[in-house]
Amino acid sequence: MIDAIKIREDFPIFKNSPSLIYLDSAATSQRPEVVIDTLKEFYENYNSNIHRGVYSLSFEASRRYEKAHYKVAELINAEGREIVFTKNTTEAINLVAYAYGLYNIKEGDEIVTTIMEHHSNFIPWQKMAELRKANLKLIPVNKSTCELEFDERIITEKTKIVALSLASNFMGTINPVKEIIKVAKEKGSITVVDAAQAVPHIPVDVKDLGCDFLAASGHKMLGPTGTGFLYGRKELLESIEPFIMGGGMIEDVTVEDSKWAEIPWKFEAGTPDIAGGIALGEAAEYLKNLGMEDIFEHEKKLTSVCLEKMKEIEEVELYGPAPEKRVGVISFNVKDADFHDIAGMLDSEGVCARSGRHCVHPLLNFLGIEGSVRVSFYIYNTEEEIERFIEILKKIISYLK
Ligand code: C6P
Repeated sequence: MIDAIKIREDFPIFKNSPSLIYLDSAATSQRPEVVIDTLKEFYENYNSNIHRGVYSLSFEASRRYEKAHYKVAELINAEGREIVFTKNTTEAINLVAYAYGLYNIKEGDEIVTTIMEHHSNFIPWQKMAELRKANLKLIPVNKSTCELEFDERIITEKTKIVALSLASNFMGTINPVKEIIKVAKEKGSITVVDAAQAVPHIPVDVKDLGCDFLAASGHKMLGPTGTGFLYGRKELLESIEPFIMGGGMIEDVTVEDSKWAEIPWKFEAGTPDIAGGIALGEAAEYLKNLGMEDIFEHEKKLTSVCLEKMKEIEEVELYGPAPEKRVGVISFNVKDADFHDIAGMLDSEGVCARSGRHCVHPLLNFLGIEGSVRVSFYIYNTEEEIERFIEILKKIISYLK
């Protein structure tokens, strides 16, 4: 069981701002002390570049940076070598688009994605379809349940890529990714899972999912900003070309040719965010120790309490499926009110909520709405905070009247 009150003690921001109600973890999470300390410890005690020195300080930095890949791998049941550290989910998906898609998608091929994708898992595929003269096909969403309407006939022998999110950042919907991957595999397509809103919140097992690639952001899972990762099945990572080229990713270079380093280093060109990567490993370990099943249960509870209370407010318009079918994300609007105004008023009462278009323009166009206010929950949120949020929201609505 998650004890949010106890967990909050691990997060300096809540000690420094005890009245803060942070309901925007889907944008970026807060970080526990162990992650912040790890960054400080690196710079104070063994700051040096990795894989570039034969002195002990550099060995220590390299050892810890490599180990962090294994810690992230453990969280999602992968091998350490299958984890490529990136800046964020966006970079991880672009890596697949350019290192795999550009070489393997041909004219007339198909890329299948969904209309609920975050732009990070939409634009790279839209661009790749344009560059390679391929067809972009979209799995539709049911307007009332906000769930995917998957018909397996959308994936054909021409499909080269199936790219979809495990959880939506707008509605929280958890998609039937395993089922879709099974169909994609039967048709010989590669699968790319955007797990930015899943890895921090629900148990994710890449072997069980059967995906080829999976991307997530370190900064949404208690790690530092500027960190993220790509999981890639090792045979695939070994066989594809690198995305970014330069120092640190080669075995040998001659005037005529270059040979790539072994995975994952072949995909980590240039000096990476060493401190950030090591701290991301600590974040993954922290989550693993808490237990992803328990984290999911905690968020489901908060989401269902919050949704129930929001449903009772006549002026509130809600989007998304039932609480058991989503991660802790609730998008809503208040009738006849601007979403930024509502978020601004929430802020003046100490509640951090995101408002706007949430990088899902195709989905919003489909739903026929301009944007929303969004609240999202994590391990450190409590039921008391939800109650306080509801009270404040009601106060704002009565004031608007
Ligand atoms: N969503 C939000 O919803 P980056 O910015 O690269 O770390 O993550 C991109 C991304 C990709 N996929 C999904 C499902 C996401 O939710 C996000 C990031 C944030 O508030 C920022 S737009």
